[in-house]
Amino acid sequence: MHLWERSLAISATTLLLVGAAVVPALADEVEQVVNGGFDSGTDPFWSTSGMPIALSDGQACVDVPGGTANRWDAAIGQNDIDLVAGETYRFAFDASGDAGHVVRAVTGLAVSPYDTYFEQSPALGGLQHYEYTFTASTSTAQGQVAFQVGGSAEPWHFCVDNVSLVGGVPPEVYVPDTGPRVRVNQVAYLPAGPKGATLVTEATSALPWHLSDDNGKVVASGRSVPRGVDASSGQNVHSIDFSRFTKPGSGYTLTADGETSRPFDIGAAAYDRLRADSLKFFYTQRSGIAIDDALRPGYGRPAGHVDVAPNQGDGDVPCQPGVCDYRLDVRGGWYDAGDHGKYVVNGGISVWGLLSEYEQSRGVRKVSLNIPESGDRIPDILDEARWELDFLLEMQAPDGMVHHKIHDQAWTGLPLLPSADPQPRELHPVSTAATLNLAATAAQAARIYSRYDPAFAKRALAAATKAYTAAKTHPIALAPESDGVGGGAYNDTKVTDDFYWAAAELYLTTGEKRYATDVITSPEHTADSFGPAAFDWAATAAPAKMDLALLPNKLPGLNGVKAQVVAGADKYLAVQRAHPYGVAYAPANNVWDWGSNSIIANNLVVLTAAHQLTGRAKYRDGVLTGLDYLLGRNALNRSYVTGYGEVSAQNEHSRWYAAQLDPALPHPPAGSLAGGPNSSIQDPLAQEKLKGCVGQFCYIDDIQSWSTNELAINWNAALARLTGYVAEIH
Ligand code: 9MR
Repeated sequence: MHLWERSLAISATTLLLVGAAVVPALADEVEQVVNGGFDSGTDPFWSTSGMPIALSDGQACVDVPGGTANRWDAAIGQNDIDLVAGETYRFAFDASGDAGHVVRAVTGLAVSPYDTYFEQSPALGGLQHYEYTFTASTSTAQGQVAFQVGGSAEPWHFCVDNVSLVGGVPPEVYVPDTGPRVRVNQVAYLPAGPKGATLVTEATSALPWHLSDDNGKVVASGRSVPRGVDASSGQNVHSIDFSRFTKPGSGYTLTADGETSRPFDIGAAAYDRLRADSLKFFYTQRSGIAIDDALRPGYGRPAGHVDVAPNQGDGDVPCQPGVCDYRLDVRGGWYDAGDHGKYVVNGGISVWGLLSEYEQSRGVRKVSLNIPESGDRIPDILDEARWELDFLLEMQAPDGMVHHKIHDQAWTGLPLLPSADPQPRELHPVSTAATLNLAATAAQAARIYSRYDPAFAKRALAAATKAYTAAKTHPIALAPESDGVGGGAYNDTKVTDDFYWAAAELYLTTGEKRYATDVITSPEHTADSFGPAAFDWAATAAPAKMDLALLPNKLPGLNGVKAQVVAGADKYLAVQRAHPYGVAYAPANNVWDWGSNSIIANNLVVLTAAHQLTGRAKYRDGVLTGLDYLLGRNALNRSYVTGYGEVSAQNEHSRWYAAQLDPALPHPPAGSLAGGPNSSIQDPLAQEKLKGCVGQFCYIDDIQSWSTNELAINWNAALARLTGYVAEIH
């Protein structure tokens, strides 16, 4: 059975919009499961072949065979379940199983395409009662409840009883546990840096606060500043400034209004670790190579997509039908996110993040990333970026254009190791945006790698030049929004910014006048590139301007570009100062975008550029204040970086760091950035739990919430770029 997650998300969104106007009346509570107590035999339950249901002490038990690959390869279930869209159901059962085994309890569609409407995967032990509430997103008479127990190498024993699905129950209101009302950077404030906190309170006038050290001794005190109702959270808040306290230490807490914050450090060490961890993330995302457990204890896994069954492999990949008549070897690269897709535009902006960290934060050259190439004469950050660059180069078609992406023919379910993905892989059409991403990053690579690997640098520049020429010949090969089956669309219909970025990088590398002319005559050159979101995979003019402003070159009118970057930074500083949580992001109508954490990080990267350009401390302080939000000073009181802070994200959407679904798998590695609040809540779980959420609250740390809680290479590239800078300035 498959989880057609994205198509389901679309239908669920549509339903929600309708549901907002017509609230269905609560029906009487009605049991949908027949004979759930197994009091009259096993009918109408079914089980997969070779696994007959036996009644034992009134429970339904099975001997689960070992050696199956997927959860759904062995299952017990009941079909012909009626589900009504918008109605809330209580799904309950008693179950037991050999310790360490997991049951995937599902309510879904009994027929193809086997949509999953609700699922939970509890780890089993002695007989226990399990109970969940969910709201159906679809109406069907062909529903199913099922207990999937496959995927184990060893045989094991599973029993279930009192299976119940009751419709018409009241919806469960999800209330996040936000802990103490004093919100701080749970990781560390730099000793000489700004130290801001936010207090959530009903009070409208100033309140006393005090700072305590790890012995409970009060070391500083002051009064809060009332800030009124914060639009991004809907909370009444005060801000607290304890910047004047500078003594390094750990275990500090801040107390105000009878609440004590989570503990934090004053010190820089965490940022050295985070700089390395945010970059180490990329090795565990690698495709086409086994991840060595000795290098990443707990994260070792076989190579993915190297033409070993059940993978269909990336070694000889055809296009989608009718798209091209050749095949390409596109092994390698990084998996994009929690899926197994590889997308050139997102690879491009991620490579830029790493290469620009190399160019701007020189200390990173000495940072060991514990990767197979560590110890060679090339800085590890460049070895890691090279893994993706080689893949980007492979995606170039014979005519110089570049394929937008390569991924599975259909969406796969979770969990699924890269090496276990059985789907056919396909190249999608070439696009102008992907072609220009290669032109930009290969040009950037050419200047950077020339001192380490001149042959590669030469090859990269040739590919960049060829791509740039091809893009000029095909300027409107646009990636459509509709191409989102089996992988993300990464649709991009505006490519003037990509032309600008490619021309800028080619100019910075070659100094050739023709590229300078293209830069200067581009409509992007004078346009404001610093809107609510400075840059991301789709918007690449700001990276071009920052590189032009920061790297040595003789572009006529260069001071104007520098002034634009500084003016952009001033806008973000103004937004941040007005924001009681110190966030340099205020999207129109408070609609927070998918991956908002990376947008916030990227806006802060603009501040790093302004700091480098002007040397003015206000920009550095803005970067540090902005980072506080990502590390816990937020409405949810949670650090969005795994393993950093007392309470951090840990269940990001990923097919292989899927501990939430299978305790045998790891959580994401330390130092990965969760996507963050997304007002449009574009997955069924978020739609279920977060309906009506305000800005910062549109996030849930659940593996099923891909639209608020995925991890992704571009987001970690943003974190790496940012923490690389912080590690440099302390
Ligand atoms: O990061 C992407 C975000 O900006 C888009 O709004 C969203 C929907 O198109 O897609 C995001 O990217 C996802 C991609 O499509 C597939 N791999 C996972 C990416 C992160 O969620």
